[in-house]
Amino acid sequence: MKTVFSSLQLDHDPKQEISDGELKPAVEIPERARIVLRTVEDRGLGEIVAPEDFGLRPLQRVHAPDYLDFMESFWSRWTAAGRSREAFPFVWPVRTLRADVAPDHIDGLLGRYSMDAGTPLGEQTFAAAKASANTALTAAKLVKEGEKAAFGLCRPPGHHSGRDFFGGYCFLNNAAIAAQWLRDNGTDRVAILDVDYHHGNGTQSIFYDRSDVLFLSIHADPMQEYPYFLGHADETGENAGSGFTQNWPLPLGTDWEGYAPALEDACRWLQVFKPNILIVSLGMDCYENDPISGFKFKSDDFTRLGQRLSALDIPTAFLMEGGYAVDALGTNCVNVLKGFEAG
Ligand code: SP5
Ligand code: ZN
Repeated sequence: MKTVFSSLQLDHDPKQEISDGELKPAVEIPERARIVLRTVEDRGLGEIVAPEDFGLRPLQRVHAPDYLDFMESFWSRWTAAGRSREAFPFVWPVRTLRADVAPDHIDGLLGRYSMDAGTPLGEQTFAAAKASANTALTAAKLVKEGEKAAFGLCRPPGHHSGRDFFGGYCFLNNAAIAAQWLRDNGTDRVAILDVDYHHGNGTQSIFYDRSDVLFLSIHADPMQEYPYFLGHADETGENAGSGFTQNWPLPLGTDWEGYAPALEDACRWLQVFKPNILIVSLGMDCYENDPISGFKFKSDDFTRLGQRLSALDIPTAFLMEGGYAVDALGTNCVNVLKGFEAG
């Protein structure tokens, strides 16, 4: 299958993140994309192509205009405030504070448009995020035009970003942007299967009241793991979207044996919904040696995952999300894609 990637995606180069009560070295780093790209080449997955530029329109179909304006103008406002290092939010409009206020000060705006303090925002972040979204859109377009599968080597990732907020290393929701673009271009039914270790809260929230985009997510139980405040089993959609969101929260320590039944369940949902196109939010952070995660996948289990998805026989766009064990990330990712191709 083809891989889509742009070197602009490397320009988001965070140095640190707030994690476990400390400023620690960032884990969502450019080297992640480099190693995946290198492994795609080494193992001969297929041609690597540059993304097309889809412009702002597909982003505006998913994200709020004021959020996109904030992202676009962020760095000039940040430097105008005398700041020069990467930015972290630190105050949020929680219950009893006014969520309707858009403060003048950039620190207030950072809180308004974010969900956590673990996601640094730098000078090139939004440019890289736009390139990542174009990569997702191009992969979706390849599948729409008849490829059995395509791989969008997205970075930065997207699934934690909602309509008007960034967080969880995500700034634009690549999977949601691709799904919406497919809907706007004649694809009737789209399903998103999110196999990242973390719940895809942004994607879920974007499609929560809709029946045209099925959202399925298998992830670490949010009672114990980020993002904590979404991804519980009783979240199944609302209004027209009732029943079109399904979550499989699994305990820390889950291995392939514990994971496979949830995957079978999710596959049954896909067989019933019969999407024209499947988007896989492909995180590799279920890996046993992932530095921030708690599942126990071995590298071979990623091959099994790809094989199982292949048996569904649905045209599929794989979009990269998380996975932070950099040394094994290329192997684990290409294992899924090769597993899919081998069937
Ligand atoms: C796309 C994606 O995978 N985003 C993940 C964002 C997770 N951010 C929270 C990280 C908290 C790390 N805690 C580590 C505990 C083990 N030492
Ligand atoms: Zn993740």
